[in-house]
Amino acid sequence: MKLYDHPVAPNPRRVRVFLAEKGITVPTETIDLLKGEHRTPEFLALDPLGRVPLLVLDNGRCLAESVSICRYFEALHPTPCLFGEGAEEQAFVDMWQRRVELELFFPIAHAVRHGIAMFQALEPVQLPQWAELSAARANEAMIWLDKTLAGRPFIAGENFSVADITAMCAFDFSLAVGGPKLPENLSNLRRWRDQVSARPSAAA
Ligand SMILES: N[C@@H](CCC(=O)N[C@@H](CS)C(=O)NCC(=O)O)C(=O)O
Repeated sequence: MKLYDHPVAPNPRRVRVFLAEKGITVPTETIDLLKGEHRTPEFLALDPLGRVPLLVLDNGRCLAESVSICRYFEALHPTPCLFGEGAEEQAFVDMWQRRVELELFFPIAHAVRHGIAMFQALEPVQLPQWAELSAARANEAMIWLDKTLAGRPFIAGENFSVADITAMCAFDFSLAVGGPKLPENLSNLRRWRDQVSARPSAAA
């Protein structure tokens, strides 16, 4: 098994944090995105979309999509449970994971890819107006999440889940590369972020 990875990109980190929570170690190989290593014929033969993370299984099958990779490891190593226990919790974790991804993670990714010169390597036609709109949308999502976190410790409820991993990776990436910032006044979101960042898995 091998995980194609990148040290700064947020999607591969989602998988690394997930693995760290589970205490699983997988051999990794770094793909340099800014140098275009994900667009070489060798890498495109593994994943024609050319994205990381990518997990190559021992039988040679290539599994892409951060959440699909996480689900695979959840099925192999159910404890600690990060996708919710039982029908109701699983459905709510799924809902929050999707909402965080659609409303926060993607807008941050678009704001960064279209607004920061370095990312032209990945986004050859950068649209500054799209960057601005995406940053505003990310900001709205932060306000919404702050309200959500007023009444509970974690995004999906009482337990840490994959939804928290998705959100933490979005915020940390944004901060690392100069994207949208977490406003000072969103105290619930800040409390949550301090809490998830203090988990040993956050070092992944
Ligand atoms: N939906 C995919 C997205 C994967 C993705 O876009 N990964 C980025 C790095 S965070 C990438 O490989 N980008 C290369 C590119 O855009 O050319 C997932 O959840 O894993």
